Amino acid sequence: MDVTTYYSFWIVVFLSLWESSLGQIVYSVSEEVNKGTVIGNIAKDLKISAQELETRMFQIMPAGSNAKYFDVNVKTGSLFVNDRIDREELCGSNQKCALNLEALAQNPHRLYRLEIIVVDVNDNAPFFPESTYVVNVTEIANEGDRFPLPIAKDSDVGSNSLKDYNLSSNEYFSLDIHSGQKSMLAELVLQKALDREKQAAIHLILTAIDGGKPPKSGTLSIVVDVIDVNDNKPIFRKPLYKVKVKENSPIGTKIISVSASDLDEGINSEIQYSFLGHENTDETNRFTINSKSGEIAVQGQIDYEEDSAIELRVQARDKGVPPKSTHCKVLIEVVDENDNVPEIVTTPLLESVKEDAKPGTAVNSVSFQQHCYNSTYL
Ligand SMILES: [Ca+2]
Ligand SMILES: [Ca+2]
Ligand SMILES: [Ca+2]
Ligand SMILES: [Ca+2]
Repeated sequence: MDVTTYYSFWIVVFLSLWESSLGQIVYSVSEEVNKGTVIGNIAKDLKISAQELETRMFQIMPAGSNAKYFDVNVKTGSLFVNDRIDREELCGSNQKCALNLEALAQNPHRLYRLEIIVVDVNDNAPFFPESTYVVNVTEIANEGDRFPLPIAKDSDVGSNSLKDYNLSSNEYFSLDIHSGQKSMLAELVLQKALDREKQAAIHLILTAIDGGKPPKSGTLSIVVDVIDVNDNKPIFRKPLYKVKVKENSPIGTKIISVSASDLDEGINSEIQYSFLGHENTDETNRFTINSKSGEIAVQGQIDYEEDSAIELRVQARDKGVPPKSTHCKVLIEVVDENDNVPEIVTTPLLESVKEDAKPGTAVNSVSFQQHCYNSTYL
């Protein structure tokens, strides 16, 4: 490159930059417009005739990465859209989306700079990272307790981005919204005491809404799983059980089953049965209870003559931490069996019996040590 060429080159560059700094033309176009949409008339804005555009082989510099989106009709001077323009793809979350172009005219050689502002359109709805979100809340959570929710996103910018959240109406939770610089956080706030035994799961819908006109929205299904606490004690089907058992029933004879239920779940509702308050007493030693089934069976001698009625107290206790328990009574009536040889006691009524005594004259009274009494008659 000789000195003249060198200086000529730099003069062109200087003039181009000077022209650019003074005369950069700014256009704006909405994203997603149809191909062929006219943005402006470049001949008019550059103050050259359309005919001159053609003769000077005016063109968008094809080397630029944004060149494919635009073209110029050199017969009319129209600058038009030549490809799909997606603001979200080109500029992401940047508030301003400007595409720079260079255009060249020959004879004389002139470089023009164009800036095209891509205007956001509300073509994206807010969305959540998942479609369903599970929140675990213990049933003894306090009113005012807070549970943060996933953050919604909206690929648009400015007023077309996320603007508000909305919670489906329900009696347990309200919504509290915190607005940050780049995102909005929503929290569930407990408004009313939970009770797993009444409602084990609460289904809510969180809606995220953008500020577009018209607005777009996205939803999140929220499942509040109410976690059990051992707040119920077992309850026996009956407070009092009555049963008859024959004395001398063999060991292992099943006499009755007691049963209790517990409204909680898991170990908080698993019940163990036991005799209450009289370990190693006569009652306990004569009976046994299955800790799982509540079945009571004979395990010792049942003797009517010793006890005609036996009272047992049975406890049902859950396995919660701490456990809860309750108790019931079992009244056992022992049924007499004829197991004693009668002891005969005779009492003479007459010292001697006359030979002419009439038939039917009582001579002796005989009593049995069992429950029967009798007399002997002639
Ligand atoms: Ca958009
Ligand atoms: Ca949007
Ligand atoms: Ca329980
Ligand atoms: Ca419970």
